[in-house]
Amino acid sequence: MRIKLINPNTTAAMTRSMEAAAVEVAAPSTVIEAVTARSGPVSIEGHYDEAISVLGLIDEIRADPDADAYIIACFGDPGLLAARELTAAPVIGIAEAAMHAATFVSTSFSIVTTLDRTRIISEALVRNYGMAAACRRVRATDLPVLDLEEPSDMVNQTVLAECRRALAEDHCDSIVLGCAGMAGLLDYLRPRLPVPVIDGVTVAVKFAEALVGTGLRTSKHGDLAYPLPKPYGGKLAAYAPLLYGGEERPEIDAAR
Ligand code: 5HY
Repeated sequence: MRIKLINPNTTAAMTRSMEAAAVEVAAPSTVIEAVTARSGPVSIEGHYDEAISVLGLIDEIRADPDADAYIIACFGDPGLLAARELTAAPVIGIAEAAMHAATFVSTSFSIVTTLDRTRIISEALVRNYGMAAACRRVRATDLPVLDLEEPSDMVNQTVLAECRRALAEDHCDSIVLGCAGMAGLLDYLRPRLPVPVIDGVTVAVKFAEALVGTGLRTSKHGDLAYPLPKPYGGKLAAYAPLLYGGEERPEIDAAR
């Protein structure tokens, strides 16, 4: 199977570290294609960044409509439902994947994320995904996302210290890493923490394999049906969903 891993920010170095972590856990028959959004913010650290990043994400799905599954490699899961409308292939958001994985291996978890202002976004996802009972707390390290671009002792030690504070203060039984850029910290953190440490990029790969492997695809019945064909105006006219051979396949038409 072919899994398209999409980094919705435009920082290629972060995509490479996610790709390395994803390839490490992928099954031998799985091909991981990691791409960096060609337009959008260098890092996603707020609502506005997220909103704009969704177009870059959609461009990547439209440019490659036939992948077996897609992974949105940003902890805000930006555009997750819009992406699921666009394709019948499974679309996995790393935040949703990480939270579910945490509840498979523990009854409570804390999330350790980047800037304090993105903590609000993660807290909303916790509620939206029905994880409020299991999530003890969302903690910010106040590390800008781009500090995760290159591995460093400062980053390792800052994230480790926050994970240890979570164990001491939140009484959680597992840790969820709240940024795709933290995928590369697993080898450093796991030997130093007495609880499961969950990274969304790697568990999303295994969930995608599980869904494709069991023949499950995104429902096209109800709110995740293909977008209704209609004209779009102005500079976004090219994003207009179109009818295709009796079946709405907007991502195919836009890519032509
Ligand atoms: C991420 N931002 O995973 C999120 C992390 C965050 O550019 N990649 C980003 O802070 O929300």
